[in-house]
Amino acid sequence: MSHRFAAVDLGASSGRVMLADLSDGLSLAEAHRFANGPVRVADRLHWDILGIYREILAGLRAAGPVSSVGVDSWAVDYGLLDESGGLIGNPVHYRDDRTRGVPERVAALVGAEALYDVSGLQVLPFNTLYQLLTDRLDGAATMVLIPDLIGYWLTGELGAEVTNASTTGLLDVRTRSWAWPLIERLGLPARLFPPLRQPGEPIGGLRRDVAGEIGWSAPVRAVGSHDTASAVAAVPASGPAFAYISCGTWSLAGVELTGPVLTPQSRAANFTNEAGIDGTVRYLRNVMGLWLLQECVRAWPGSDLGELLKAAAAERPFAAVVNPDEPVFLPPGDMPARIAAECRRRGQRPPASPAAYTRCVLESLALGHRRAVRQAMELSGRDVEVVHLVGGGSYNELLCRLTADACGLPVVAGPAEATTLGNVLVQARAAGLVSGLEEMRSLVASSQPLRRYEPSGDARLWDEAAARVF
Ligand code: LFR
Repeated sequence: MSHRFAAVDLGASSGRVMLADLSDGLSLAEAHRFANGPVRVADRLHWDILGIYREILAGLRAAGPVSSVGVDSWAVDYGLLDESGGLIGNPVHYRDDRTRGVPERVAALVGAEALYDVSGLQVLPFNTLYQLLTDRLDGAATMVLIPDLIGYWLTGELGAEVTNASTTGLLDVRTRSWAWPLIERLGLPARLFPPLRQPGEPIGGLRRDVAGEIGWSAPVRAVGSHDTASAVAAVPASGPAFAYISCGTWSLAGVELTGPVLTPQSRAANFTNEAGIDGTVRYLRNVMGLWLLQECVRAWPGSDLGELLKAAAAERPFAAVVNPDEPVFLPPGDMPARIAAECRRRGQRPPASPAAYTRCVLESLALGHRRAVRQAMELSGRDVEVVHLVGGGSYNELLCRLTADACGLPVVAGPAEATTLGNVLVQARAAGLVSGLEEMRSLVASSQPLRRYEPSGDARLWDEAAARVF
Protein backbone atom coordinates (compact mmCIF):
# COMPACT_ATOMS: atom_id res chain seq x y z
CA MET A 1 0.00 0.00 0.00
CA SER A 2 2.80 2.43 0.79
CA HIS A 3 4.02 2.36 -2.82
CA ARG A 4 0.70 3.14 -4.45
CA PHE A 5 -0.25 6.65 -5.52
CA ALA A 6 -3.30 8.07 -7.28
CA ALA A 7 -3.13 10.78 -9.93
CA VAL A 8 -6.18 12.74 -10.94
CA ASP A 9 -5.37 14.11 -14.39
CA LEU A 10 -7.94 16.36 -16.04
CA GLY A 11 -7.54 17.06 -19.73
CA ALA A 12 -9.67 19.21 -22.00
CA SER A 13 -11.27 16.20 -23.68
CA SER A 14 -11.06 13.54 -20.96
CA GLY A 15 -10.25 13.11 -17.30
CA ARG A 16 -8.66 10.10 -15.62
CA VAL A 17 -7.85 8.70 -12.25
CA MET A 18 -4.63 6.73 -12.59
CA LEU A 19 -2.99 4.38 -10.17
CA ALA A 20 0.79 4.09 -9.97
CA ASP A 21 2.72 1.35 -8.23
CA LEU A 22 6.38 1.95 -7.38
CA SER A 23 7.06 -1.25 -5.46
CA ASP A 24 9.01 -2.72 -8.40
CA GLY A 25 10.00 -0.07 -10.95
CA LEU A 26 7.03 2.05 -11.98
CA SER A 27 3.79 0.74 -13.38
CA LEU A 28 0.57 2.56 -14.19
CA ALA A 29 -3.02 1.42 -14.40
CA GLU A 30 -6.11 3.34 -15.32
CA ALA A 31 -8.70 3.25 -12.53
CA HIS A 32 -11.29 5.38 -14.30
CA ARG A 33 -11.62 7.49 -17.44
CA PHE A 34 -14.42 9.88 -18.33
CA ALA A 35 -15.28 12.28 -21.10
CA ASN A 36 -14.79 16.00 -20.56
CA GLY A 37 -15.54 18.96 -22.75
CA PRO A 38 -17.15 22.35 -22.98
CA VAL A 39 -20.81 22.89 -22.21
CA ARG A 40 -22.33 25.81 -24.08
CA VAL A 41 -25.11 27.64 -22.28
CA ALA A 42 -26.43 30.44 -24.48
CA ASP A 43 -23.31 32.37 -25.47
CA ARG A 44 -20.94 31.05 -22.75
CA LEU A 45 -18.72 27.98 -22.78
CA HIS A 46 -18.40 26.32 -19.36
CA TRP A 47 -16.78 23.31 -17.77
CA ASP A 48 -19.12 20.79 -16.14
CA ILE A 49 -17.16 21.04 -12.92
CA LEU A 50 -19.61 19.15 -10.69
CA GLY A 51 -19.77 16.31 -13.22
CA ILE A 52 -15.98 16.25 -13.25
CA TYR A 53 -15.89 16.08 -9.45
CA ARG A 54 -18.41 13.24 -9.38
CA GLU A 55 -16.25 11.26 -11.83
CA ILE A 56 -13.15 11.93 -9.74
CA LEU A 57 -14.88 10.46 -6.69
CA ALA A 58 -15.95 7.43 -8.75
CA GLY A 59 -12.34 7.06 -9.90
CA LEU A 60 -10.89 7.28 -6.41
CA ARG A 61 -13.39 4.69 -5.20
CA ALA A 62 -12.33 2.40 -8.05
CA ALA A 63 -8.63 3.00 -7.38
CA GLY A 64 -8.80 1.81 -3.76
CA PRO A 65 -6.50 2.92 -0.93
CA VAL A 66 -3.25 4.73 -1.78
CA SER A 67 -0.49 6.58 0.07
CA SER A 68 -1.50 9.94 -1.38
CA VAL A 69 -3.48 11.65 -4.11
CA GLY A 70 -2.32 14.40 -6.52
CA VAL A 71 -4.44 16.49 -8.87
CA ASP A 72 -3.41 18.19 -12.10
CA SER A 73 -5.37 19.80 -14.93
CA TRP A 74 -5.22 22.27 -17.77
CA ALA A 75 -4.15 25.75 -16.68
CA VAL A 76 -5.60 29.28 -16.38
CA ASP A 77 -9.26 28.47 -15.58
CA TYR A 78 -10.71 28.96 -12.11
CA GLY A 79 -13.72 28.99 -9.87
CA LEU A 80 -14.77 31.87 -7.64
CA LEU A 81 -15.75 31.12 -4.06
CA ASP A 82 -17.92 33.24 -1.80
CA GLU A 83 -17.25 34.08 1.87
CA SER A 84 -18.50 30.70 3.02
CA GLY A 85 -16.51 28.73 0.44
CA GLY A 86 -19.43 28.10 -1.92
CA LEU A 87 -18.75 28.07 -5.66
CA ILE A 88 -20.17 31.11 -7.46
CA GLY A 89 -21.28 30.06 -10.91
CA ASN A 90 -19.75 27.48 -13.20
CA PRO A 91 -16.10 27.92 -14.24
CA VAL A 92 -15.83 29.34 -17.76
CA HIS A 93 -13.90 27.42 -20.43
CA TYR A 94 -10.72 29.00 -21.75
CA ARG A 95 -12.02 28.67 -25.32
CA ASP A 96 -14.87 31.06 -24.54
CA ASP A 97 -14.54 34.42 -26.26
CA ARG A 98 -15.39 36.65 -23.29
CA THR A 99 -11.92 38.19 -23.22
CA ARG A 100 -12.06 39.58 -26.75
CA GLY A 101 -10.21 42.94 -26.74
CA VAL A 102 -9.10 42.61 -23.10
CA PRO A 103 -5.40 41.81 -23.74
CA GLU A 104 -5.16 44.98 -25.84
CA ARG A 105 -6.81 47.03 -23.06
CA VAL A 106 -4.44 45.66 -20.44
CA ALA A 107 -1.41 46.29 -22.67
CA ALA A 108 -2.57 49.89 -23.13
CA LEU A 109 -3.00 50.33 -19.37
CA VAL A 110 0.14 48.62 -18.04
CA GLY A 111 2.37 48.41 -21.12
CA ALA A 112 3.07 45.12 -22.86
CA GLU A 113 6.78 45.33 -21.94
CA ALA A 114 6.10 45.99 -18.28
CA LEU A 115 3.63 43.13 -18.14
CA TYR A 116 6.10 40.67 -19.69
CA ASP A 117 8.84 41.91 -17.41
CA VAL A 118 6.76 41.02 -14.35
CA SER A 119 5.12 37.74 -15.35
CA GLY A 120 7.24 36.52 -18.29
CA LEU A 121 4.03 35.08 -19.71
CA GLN A 122 3.06 34.74 -23.37
CA VAL A 123 -0.08 36.65 -24.30
CA LEU A 124 -2.91 34.21 -24.81
CA PRO A 125 -6.44 35.61 -24.77
CA PHE A 126 -7.47 33.20 -22.00
CA ASN A 127 -4.76 34.01 -19.44
CA THR A 128 -6.42 34.18 -16.02
CA LEU A 129 -5.85 37.91 -15.61
CA TYR A 130 -7.86 38.67 -18.75
CA GLN A 131 -10.66 36.36 -17.65
CA LEU A 132 -10.78 37.90 -14.18
CA LEU A 133 -11.12 41.37 -15.68
CA THR A 134 -14.33 40.28 -17.42
CA ASP A 135 -15.78 38.60 -14.33
CA ARG A 136 -18.11 39.95 -11.63
CA LEU A 137 -15.95 39.86 -8.55
CA ASP A 138 -18.03 41.75 -5.95
CA GLY A 139 -19.32 38.65 -4.15
CA ALA A 140 -16.09 36.70 -4.62
CA ALA A 141 -13.81 36.01 -1.67
CA THR A 142 -11.34 33.67 -3.39
CA MET A 143 -10.19 32.66 -6.86
CA VAL A 144 -9.15 29.00 -7.07
CA LEU A 145 -7.56 27.40 -10.11
CA ILE A 146 -9.20 24.14 -11.24
CA PRO A 147 -6.86 21.60 -9.52
CA ASP A 148 -6.87 23.72 -6.37
CA LEU A 149 -10.67 23.78 -6.48
CA ILE A 150 -10.72 19.98 -6.64
CA GLY A 151 -8.15 19.92 -3.82
CA TYR A 152 -10.40 22.22 -1.80
CA TRP A 153 -13.44 20.03 -2.29
CA LEU A 154 -11.44 16.95 -1.34
CA THR A 155 -9.77 18.41 1.76
CA GLY A 156 -11.33 21.73 2.74
CA GLU A 157 -7.92 23.45 2.36
CA LEU A 158 -7.42 26.48 0.11
CA GLY A 159 -4.25 27.37 -1.76
CA ALA A 160 -2.70 28.10 -5.14
CA GLU A 161 -0.09 25.67 -6.42
CA VAL A 162 2.74 27.64 -7.95
CA THR A 163 3.27 25.96 -11.36
CA ASN A 164 -0.34 26.60 -12.28
CA ALA A 165 -0.38 30.04 -10.60
CA SER A 166 2.40 30.96 -13.03
CA THR A 167 -0.12 30.73 -15.89
CA THR A 168 -2.38 33.41 -14.40
CA GLY A 169 -0.23 36.34 -15.56
CA LEU A 170 -0.32 37.56 -11.97
CA LEU A 171 2.72 35.76 -10.58
CA ASP A 172 6.10 37.48 -10.42
CA VAL A 173 8.36 35.31 -12.57
CA ARG A 174 11.49 36.29 -10.60
CA THR A 175 10.25 35.81 -7.05
CA ARG A 176 7.51 33.25 -7.74
CA SER A 177 5.15 35.12 -5.46
CA TRP A 178 1.93 36.95 -6.33
CA ALA A 179 2.72 40.16 -8.23
CA TRP A 180 0.91 42.46 -5.78
CA PRO A 181 1.77 45.78 -7.48
CA LEU A 182 0.43 44.45 -10.81
CA ILE A 183 -2.66 43.01 -9.13
CA GLU A 184 -3.34 46.41 -7.56
CA ARG A 185 -2.66 48.27 -10.82
CA LEU A 186 -5.25 46.13 -12.58
CA GLY A 187 -7.77 46.87 -9.83
CA LEU A 188 -8.10 43.22 -8.85
CA PRO A 189 -8.90 42.60 -5.15
CA ALA A 190 -5.93 41.14 -3.26
CA ARG A 191 -8.31 38.97 -1.19
CA LEU A 192 -8.89 36.74 -4.23
CA PHE A 193 -5.44 35.20 -4.22
CA PRO A 194 -4.88 32.34 -1.77
CA PRO A 195 -1.47 31.50 -0.30
CA LEU A 196 0.88 29.74 -2.70
CA ARG A 197 1.93 26.15 -2.23
CA GLN A 198 4.82 24.21 -3.77
CA PRO A 199 4.73 20.84 -5.57
CA GLY A 200 5.27 18.12 -2.98
CA GLU A 201 3.69 20.01 -0.08
CA PRO A 202 0.83 18.35 1.76
CA ILE A 203 -2.58 19.94 1.15
CA GLY A 204 -4.58 18.02 3.75
CA GLY A 205 -6.37 14.78 4.49
CA LEU A 206 -9.55 13.81 2.66
CA ARG A 207 -12.65 15.30 4.26
CA ARG A 208 -14.68 12.87 6.30
CA ASP A 209 -17.59 12.95 3.85
CA VAL A 210 -15.24 12.27 0.93
CA ALA A 211 -13.55 9.38 2.72
CA GLY A 212 -17.00 8.00 3.56
CA GLU A 213 -18.05 8.17 -0.06
CA ILE A 214 -14.95 6.55 -1.58
CA GLY A 215 -14.37 4.07 1.23
CA TRP A 216 -10.81 5.01 2.25
CA SER A 217 -8.73 8.01 3.31
CA ALA A 218 -5.31 9.44 2.43
CA PRO A 219 -3.53 12.78 2.29
CA VAL A 220 -3.81 14.95 -0.82
CA ARG A 221 -0.47 16.35 -1.92
CA ALA A 222 0.32 19.30 -4.19
CA VAL A 223 2.02 18.19 -7.41
CA GLY A 224 2.93 20.15 -10.52
CA SER A 225 -0.79 20.87 -10.79
CA HIS A 226 -0.42 22.48 -14.20
CA ASP A 227 -0.58 19.38 -16.42
CA THR A 228 2.28 20.68 -18.57
CA ALA A 229 4.51 21.09 -15.49
CA SER A 230 3.89 17.46 -14.57
CA ALA A 231 4.49 16.33 -18.16
CA VAL A 232 7.81 18.18 -18.40
CA ALA A 233 8.91 16.72 -15.05
CA ALA A 234 8.49 13.25 -16.59
CA VAL A 235 10.40 13.90 -19.83
CA PRO A 236 12.85 10.94 -20.02
CA ALA A 237 15.88 13.14 -20.73
CA SER A 238 19.31 12.41 -19.34
CA GLY A 239 21.02 15.81 -19.59
CA PRO A 240 20.14 19.45 -20.29
CA ALA A 241 20.47 19.33 -24.11
CA PHE A 242 16.86 18.52 -24.93
CA ALA A 243 13.72 20.19 -26.13
CA TYR A 244 10.28 18.82 -25.29
CA ILE A 245 6.91 18.85 -26.94
CA SER A 246 4.08 17.96 -24.60
CA CYS A 247 1.61 16.98 -27.27
CA GLY A 248 -2.10 16.48 -26.73
CA THR A 249 -4.93 18.92 -27.26
CA TRP A 250 -2.13 21.50 -27.19
CA SER A 251 1.51 21.12 -28.18
CA LEU A 252 3.66 22.85 -25.59
CA ALA A 253 7.08 23.11 -27.18
CA GLY A 254 10.24 24.50 -25.64
CA VAL A 255 13.20 23.93 -23.34
CA GLU A 256 13.78 23.70 -19.59
CA LEU A 257 15.88 26.49 -18.09
CA THR A 258 17.16 27.55 -14.69
CA GLY A 259 16.00 31.16 -15.09
CA PRO A 260 13.58 33.19 -17.21
CA VAL A 261 14.30 34.82 -20.58
CA LEU A 262 12.66 38.25 -20.57
CA THR A 263 14.29 39.89 -23.60
CA PRO A 264 12.33 41.98 -26.13
CA GLN A 265 12.97 39.24 -28.72
CA SER A 266 11.45 36.67 -26.41
CA ARG A 267 8.37 38.81 -25.86
CA ALA A 268 8.04 39.48 -29.59
CA ALA A 269 8.13 35.73 -30.25
CA ASN A 270 5.44 35.31 -27.56
CA PHE A 271 7.49 32.81 -25.52
CA THR A 272 6.38 32.03 -22.02
CA ASN A 273 8.33 31.45 -18.80
CA GLU A 274 6.10 29.15 -16.79
CA ALA A 275 7.14 27.75 -13.43
CA GLY A 276 8.38 24.15 -13.44
CA ILE A 277 9.22 21.67 -10.74
CA ASP A 278 12.18 22.51 -8.45
CA GLY A 279 12.51 26.12 -9.54
CA THR A 280 12.96 25.28 -13.23
CA VAL A 281 11.50 27.48 -15.95
CA ARG A 282 9.37 25.97 -18.70
CA TYR A 283 10.40 28.21 -21.56
CA LEU A 284 7.92 27.37 -24.30
CA ARG A 285 5.23 28.43 -26.67
CA ASN A 286 1.73 27.04 -27.11
CA VAL A 287 1.27 25.45 -30.52
CA MET A 288 -2.38 24.76 -31.35
CA GLY A 289 -1.85 20.98 -31.08
CA LEU A 290 -4.05 18.02 -31.91
CA TRP A 291 -7.08 20.18 -31.20
CA LEU A 292 -6.99 20.93 -34.94
CA LEU A 293 -7.45 17.25 -35.75
CA GLN A 294 -9.91 16.57 -32.90
CA GLU A 295 -12.17 19.33 -34.21
CA CYS A 296 -11.87 18.02 -37.79
CA VAL A 297 -12.82 14.53 -36.65
CA ARG A 298 -15.81 15.98 -34.78
CA ALA A 299 -16.92 17.53 -38.08
CA TRP A 300 -16.73 14.16 -39.89
CA PRO A 301 -19.26 11.88 -38.20
CA GLY A 302 -18.36 8.22 -38.48
CA SER A 303 -14.71 8.82 -39.31
CA ASP A 304 -12.05 6.61 -37.75
CA LEU A 305 -8.85 8.26 -36.53
CA GLY A 306 -6.67 5.18 -37.16
CA GLU A 307 -7.89 4.92 -40.76
CA LEU A 308 -7.43 8.66 -41.30
CA LEU A 309 -3.84 8.54 -40.10
CA LYS A 310 -3.05 5.57 -42.30
CA ALA A 311 -4.53 7.32 -45.33
CA ALA A 312 -2.78 10.60 -44.45
CA ALA A 313 0.61 8.86 -44.55
CA ALA A 314 -0.02 8.06 -48.22
CA GLU A 315 -1.17 11.58 -49.16
CA ARG A 316 1.02 13.86 -51.27
CA PRO A 317 3.45 15.80 -49.01
CA PHE A 318 3.15 19.59 -48.65
CA ALA A 319 0.02 19.86 -50.82
CA ALA A 320 -1.31 22.48 -48.40
CA VAL A 321 -0.08 23.83 -45.06
CA VAL A 322 -1.33 26.47 -42.62
CA ASN A 323 0.07 28.32 -39.64
CA PRO A 324 -1.44 26.16 -36.87
CA ASP A 325 -1.37 29.07 -34.45
CA GLU A 326 -3.82 31.34 -36.27
CA PRO A 327 -6.18 32.67 -33.59
CA VAL A 328 -9.10 31.73 -35.82
CA PHE A 329 -8.49 28.05 -34.91
CA LEU A 330 -8.90 28.59 -31.15
CA PRO A 331 -12.68 28.37 -30.62
CA PRO A 332 -14.74 25.23 -31.20
CA GLY A 333 -16.55 25.02 -34.53
CA ASP A 334 -16.19 23.89 -38.12
CA MET A 335 -12.44 23.23 -38.32
CA PRO A 336 -12.23 21.93 -41.92
CA ALA A 337 -13.95 25.12 -43.14
CA ARG A 338 -11.49 27.31 -41.24
CA ILE A 339 -8.51 25.34 -42.54
CA ALA A 340 -9.85 25.62 -46.09
CA ALA A 341 -10.24 29.39 -45.69
CA GLU A 342 -6.67 29.68 -44.37
CA CYS A 343 -5.32 27.66 -47.31
CA ARG A 344 -7.12 29.93 -49.78
CA ARG A 345 -5.88 33.03 -47.97
CA ARG A 346 -2.33 31.74 -48.53
CA GLY A 347 -2.95 30.98 -52.21
CA GLN A 348 -3.14 27.20 -51.79
CA ARG A 349 -5.87 24.83 -52.89
CA PRO A 350 -7.73 23.47 -49.82
CA PRO A 351 -7.49 19.73 -49.09
CA ALA A 352 -10.06 17.67 -50.97
CA SER A 353 -10.68 14.78 -48.56
CA PRO A 354 -10.52 14.00 -44.83
CA ALA A 355 -7.21 12.17 -45.44
CA ALA A 356 -5.78 15.25 -47.16
CA TYR A 357 -6.98 17.48 -44.32
CA THR A 358 -5.32 15.15 -41.84
CA ARG A 359 -2.03 15.36 -43.78
CA CYS A 360 -2.36 19.15 -43.88
CA VAL A 361 -2.96 19.35 -40.11
CA LEU A 362 -0.05 17.08 -39.21
CA GLU A 363 2.43 18.82 -41.52
CA SER A 364 1.24 22.19 -40.24
CA LEU A 365 1.71 21.02 -36.64
CA ALA A 366 5.19 19.74 -37.46
CA LEU A 367 5.95 23.19 -38.86
CA GLY A 368 4.66 24.74 -35.62
CA HIS A 369 6.84 22.34 -33.60
CA ARG A 370 9.88 23.22 -35.69
CA ARG A 371 9.36 26.95 -35.31
CA ALA A 372 8.85 26.73 -31.53
CA VAL A 373 11.82 24.40 -30.93
CA ARG A 374 14.16 26.50 -33.08
CA GLN A 375 13.08 29.76 -31.51
CA ALA A 376 13.37 28.31 -28.00
CA MET A 377 16.95 27.32 -28.79
CA GLU A 378 17.84 30.69 -30.33
CA LEU A 379 16.17 32.84 -27.70
CA SER A 380 17.54 30.91 -24.73
CA GLY A 381 20.93 29.91 -26.14
CA ARG A 382 20.26 26.31 -25.09
CA ASP A 383 21.83 23.53 -27.21
CA VAL A 384 19.39 20.84 -28.17
CA GLU A 385 20.40 17.38 -29.39
CA VAL A 386 17.08 15.59 -29.08
CA VAL A 387 13.39 16.46 -29.00
CA HIS A 388 11.27 14.53 -26.49
CA LEU A 389 7.68 14.27 -27.65
CA VAL A 390 5.50 13.20 -24.71
CA GLY A 391 1.75 12.91 -24.13
CA GLY A 392 -1.03 11.30 -26.15
CA GLY A 393 0.42 12.72 -29.38
CA SER A 394 3.39 10.37 -29.02
CA TYR A 395 1.10 7.54 -30.23
CA ASN A 396 0.77 9.38 -33.55
CA GLU A 397 3.67 7.90 -35.52
CA LEU A 398 3.17 10.09 -38.56
CA LEU A 399 3.27 13.23 -36.43
CA CYS A 400 6.43 12.03 -34.64
CA ARG A 401 8.15 11.27 -37.94
CA LEU A 402 7.11 14.59 -39.50
CA THR A 403 8.29 16.43 -36.39
CA ALA A 404 11.73 14.78 -36.57
CA ASP A 405 12.00 15.65 -40.27
CA ALA A 406 10.78 19.22 -39.77
CA CYS A 407 13.07 19.92 -36.79
CA GLY A 408 16.03 18.12 -38.36
CA LEU A 409 16.55 16.47 -34.95
CA PRO A 410 15.92 13.02 -33.53
CA VAL A 411 12.56 12.69 -31.79
CA VAL A 412 12.15 10.35 -28.84
CA ALA A 413 8.44 9.62 -28.54
CA GLY A 414 6.89 8.75 -25.18
CA PRO A 415 5.79 8.31 -22.58
CA ALA A 416 2.19 8.95 -23.56
CA GLU A 417 1.37 9.17 -19.85
CA ALA A 418 3.96 11.81 -19.02
CA THR A 419 1.52 14.02 -17.10
CA THR A 420 0.38 11.22 -14.85
CA LEU A 421 3.96 10.07 -14.32
CA GLY A 422 5.09 13.56 -13.33
CA ASN A 423 2.15 13.81 -10.96
CA VAL A 424 2.88 10.51 -9.16
CA LEU A 425 6.65 10.96 -9.14
CA VAL A 426 6.36 14.22 -7.22
CA GLN A 427 4.22 12.36 -4.69
CA ALA A 428 6.68 9.45 -4.60
CA ARG A 429 9.53 11.86 -4.01
CA ALA A 430 7.69 13.47 -1.11
CA ALA A 431 7.27 9.97 0.29
CA GLY A 432 11.04 9.45 0.03
CA LEU A 433 10.92 6.84 -2.75
CA VAL A 434 12.83 8.86 -5.36
CA SER A 435 15.47 11.53 -4.90
CA GLY A 436 15.24 14.32 -7.47
CA LEU A 437 14.28 15.36 -10.96
CA GLU A 438 17.17 13.42 -12.46
CA GLU A 439 16.21 10.17 -10.78
CA MET A 440 12.55 10.75 -11.63
CA ARG A 441 13.49 11.08 -15.28
CA SER A 442 15.73 8.05 -15.37
CA LEU A 443 12.97 5.98 -13.75
CA VAL A 444 10.63 7.09 -16.55
CA ALA A 445 13.25 6.29 -19.19
CA SER A 446 13.85 2.79 -17.79
CA SER A 447 10.23 1.86 -17.14
CA GLN A 448 8.26 3.31 -20.06
CA PRO A 449 8.20 2.31 -23.74
CA LEU A 450 9.93 4.91 -25.95
CA ARG A 451 10.45 5.10 -29.74
CA ARG A 452 13.14 7.02 -31.60
CA TYR A 453 12.73 8.73 -34.98
CA GLU A 454 15.79 9.95 -36.86
CA PRO A 455 15.28 12.95 -39.15
CA SER A 456 15.10 12.07 -42.83
CA GLY A 457 13.97 13.57 -46.13
CA ASP A 458 14.88 16.79 -47.84
CA ALA A 459 15.25 19.62 -45.30
CA ARG A 460 14.77 22.24 -48.03
CA LEU A 461 11.17 21.12 -48.53
CA TRP A 462 10.46 22.02 -44.90
CA ASP A 463 12.16 25.41 -45.32
CA GLU A 464 9.98 26.06 -48.32
CA ALA A 465 6.79 24.97 -46.53
CA ALA A 466 7.65 27.12 -43.51
CA ALA A 467 8.16 30.13 -45.77
CA ARG A 468 4.62 29.59 -47.08
CA VAL A 469 2.95 30.04 -43.71
CA PHE A 470 5.13 32.00 -41.27
C1 LFR B 1 -2.38 21.96 -21.73
C2 LFR B 1 -2.60 23.33 -21.10
C3 LFR B 1 -1.62 24.34 -21.60
C4 LFR B 1 -2.38 25.60 -21.37
C5 LFR B 1 -3.73 25.19 -21.89
C6 LFR B 1 -4.90 25.97 -21.40
O1 LFR B 1 -3.33 21.05 -21.29
O2 LFR B 1 -2.55 23.26 -19.71
O3 LFR B 1 -0.36 24.31 -20.95
O4 LFR B 1 -1.87 26.72 -22.01
O5 LFR B 1 -3.86 23.82 -21.49
O6 LFR B 1 -5.03 25.88 -20.02
